[in-house]
Amino acid sequence: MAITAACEQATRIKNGNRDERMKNFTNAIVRVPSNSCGNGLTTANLGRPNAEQTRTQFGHYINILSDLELTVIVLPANPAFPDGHFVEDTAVVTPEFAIITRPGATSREGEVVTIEPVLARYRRIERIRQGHMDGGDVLMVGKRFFVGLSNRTDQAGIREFTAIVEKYGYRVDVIEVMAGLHLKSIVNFVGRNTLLLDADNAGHPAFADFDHIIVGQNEEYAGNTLWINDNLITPEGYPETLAKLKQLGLKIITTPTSEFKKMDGGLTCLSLRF
Ligand code: CIR
Repeated sequence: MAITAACEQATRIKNGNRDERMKNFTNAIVRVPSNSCGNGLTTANLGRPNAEQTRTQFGHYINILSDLELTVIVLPANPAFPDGHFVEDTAVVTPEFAIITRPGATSREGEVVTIEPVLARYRRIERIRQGHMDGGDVLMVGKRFFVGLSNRTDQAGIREFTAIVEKYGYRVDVIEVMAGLHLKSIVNFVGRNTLLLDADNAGHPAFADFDHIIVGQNEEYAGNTLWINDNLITPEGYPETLAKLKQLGLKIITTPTSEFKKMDGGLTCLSLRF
């Protein structure tokens, strides 16, 4: 799908070819990258992203989500928030409720304002009010949450989060993020009771109930692979990780991510899935 001016209005894309296969998600919220996207936060040292190319890669991404039978809700670009297309950090969405986060970077705090009314159409809303939390630090697997204690997500945010989700019968394990921006920068669920993660995290007792696929040191960015309706979306250009993922027997889609990587972003960051 071309990213045109039409995307400056909230747009829904419906895939007409639905079937009855297992689905963990039916919807995704995304936001069109703004021309200001190069002014966002980054530690990557890979140069400034090109806004047009960022939108081209974003276009591939939403086409993939649509092909995977998600209804994609496309929010308009907002130049006031250069990181605003990394919508994952603004909320945590479960089958029963959505938690509006309080992002740990000051420049991103206001991003939640326009996300909440969209999610409120689908889920009961809860909020992080005191501490800080980025959705990129929250990995949900069934009724379990793994939450990264990171530069963006603090103890106070995790305490509030835990109090909310325990009401709904969820369990929380806290994982200290030693490298990278967020927990999901390097630890992700990829179906078949399997986590894709780096060797350091693989030894964490909280992950002992899962099989592991280890991401090699030179391919850590590929740890940010997205599991949707029993398909995997993984960044192109990481052949070792791709070969390991193939052993799961799932359909795998690769897609270019160079412009997102320049801003410490990846595939999970670009959507809220529910
Ligand atoms: C930031 O530093 O906040 C953005 N440039 C990147 C956010 C990536 N989000 C994510 O991994 N969930």
